[in-house]
Amino acid sequence: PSETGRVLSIQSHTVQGYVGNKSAVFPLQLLGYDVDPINSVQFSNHTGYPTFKGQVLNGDQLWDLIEGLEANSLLYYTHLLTGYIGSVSFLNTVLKVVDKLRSINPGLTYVCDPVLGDEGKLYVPQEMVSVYREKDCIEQDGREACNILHAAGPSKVVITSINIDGNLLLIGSHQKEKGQPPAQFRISIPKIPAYFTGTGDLMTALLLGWSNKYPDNLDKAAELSVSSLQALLVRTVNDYTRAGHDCQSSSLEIRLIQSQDDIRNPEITYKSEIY
Ligand code: PLP
Ligand code: PXL
Repeated sequence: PSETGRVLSIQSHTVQGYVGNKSAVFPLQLLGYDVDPINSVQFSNHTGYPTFKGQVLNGDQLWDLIEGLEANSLLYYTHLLTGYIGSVSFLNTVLKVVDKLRSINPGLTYVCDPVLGDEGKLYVPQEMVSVYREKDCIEQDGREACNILHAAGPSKVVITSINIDGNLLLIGSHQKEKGQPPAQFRISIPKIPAYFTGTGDLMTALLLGWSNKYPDNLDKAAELSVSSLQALLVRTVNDYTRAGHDCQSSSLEIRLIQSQDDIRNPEITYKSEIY
């Protein structure tokens, strides 16, 4: 495995529970990364609860923080990680941040999780979808979507949670050279009959962590990430069940801290199949 890095993570903060930065920062730190979080919102809890309170950072406030870092020559990052973004203006500022960080480190890796919604519902305004589309981060159908995304820019694409007959399908695609066909693989995972929040944010953080350690083995990085995530989900369901909770009645908070050994040293339980 190669060196780790320094990650700027622009995501949600919730006081209670694990979504956004709360589910991404700790695992990346466990994997040896320096992580600098910018909280795009600070909410009491995630928006799946009956109510929430809190504040939203706007694009100008984000840019302020970037200027503060730049004034002290603190803008060198190896990775930028973004997740759920709530407005078009914030997204446009994020794109400005990408350009700025690239001007300082042309080798910057941008890990973009275009969180658009869950269970068929959009979290974000419809117009966000087209901004992402223009800026080349979308989801569509399987391997064809990966090819479209490669043509648009990123060399590595992972699509998670494609729901097929009670299984979740992950498709990974690594285009090692521009214009060449990508190496593609799949991992099939049985769907756990429960509903979680923050798992996508965690998965993206794990993929960043492992794909940087194994830059030429996206399949291995995905196996490690899926294996950590599944161990954590099983622990979460077991803990809630032991406490007498019905896991299908409401969304579960992931047992992130309790799963730290599974994050540091995952045992590979899910293997990828090459197409
Ligand atoms: N990836 C895998 C392998 C999963 O099992 C899950 C959820 O259980 C996720 C990702 C999270 O998916 P999403 O990105 O839809 O939140
Ligand atoms: O996991 C995505 C996410 C991010 N940020 C906030 C959320 C959620 C999901 O519920 O509520 C604030």
